[in-house]
Amino acid sequence: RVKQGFITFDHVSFIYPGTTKSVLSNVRFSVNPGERLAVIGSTGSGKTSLFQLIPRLYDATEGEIRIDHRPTTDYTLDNLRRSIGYVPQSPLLFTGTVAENIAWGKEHASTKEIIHAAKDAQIHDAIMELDNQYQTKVGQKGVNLSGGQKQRISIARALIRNPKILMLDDSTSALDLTTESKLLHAMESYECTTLLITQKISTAMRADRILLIDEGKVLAIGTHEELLHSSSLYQRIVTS
Ligand code: DGT
Ligand code: MG
Repeated sequence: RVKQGFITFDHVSFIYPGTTKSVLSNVRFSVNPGERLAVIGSTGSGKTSLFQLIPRLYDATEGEIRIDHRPTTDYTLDNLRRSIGYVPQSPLLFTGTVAENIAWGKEHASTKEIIHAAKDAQIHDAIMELDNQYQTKVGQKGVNLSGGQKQRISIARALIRNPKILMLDDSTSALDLTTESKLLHAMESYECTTLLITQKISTAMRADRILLIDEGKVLAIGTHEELLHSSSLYQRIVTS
């Protein structure tokens, strides 16, 4: 099977509809099938905005994004989003059971698949401690889960669909180092292209390459070693 999930940003610029501020300017880079790319940059630099363009939550103002050499605008929204597992920065759970929240977006998910995804997302143990385990009601009318627990349920929801492209927006920020490490390790068994926004250099260093964005522009892309040599901003981030 040919590996899929090749992503290209081709001179992409973006302004939120109804505003005038350029949030992304002339962004160009590619991610190889199966590659793991960390995206770093200061708050407000445009990381989440860049992510949102991939499943077309917004459309680029200029330029083109391609997945497997086809513009994202050529796919039906349904097909496009089916191939992407997107874990947003502040994930939402709906009113329903934990199991339903994990299975959301995948038809006929079996209990086995739900538990498998939850284990990989490092949330299975916490679920087993809830009063009704996988049948516990969550969301607005259910039990309160911590931000980190919601993030991991949302990760399980993305993993269960075995996506071609997995996107994590700061999804491991609430995890301790050991749990994060287990999660990143478990994710390696999924043959997907992975984009992960992170605040932590130690997490970014585990990726194949790092994309550094600043004020909506790509400052550098490369391995940790390459960026240490080529980018003074990266040097400053690493030593700060
Ligand atoms: P973070 O999450 O705090 O690390 O920041 P980023 O890097 O994810 O930044 P992002 O993409 O949320 O914001 C980039 C710029 O776009 C920033 O000036 C705020 C603005 N912006 C973000 N979301 C929206 C939105 O929904 N509407 C408008 N008009 N502007 C937005
Ligand atoms: Mg963000």
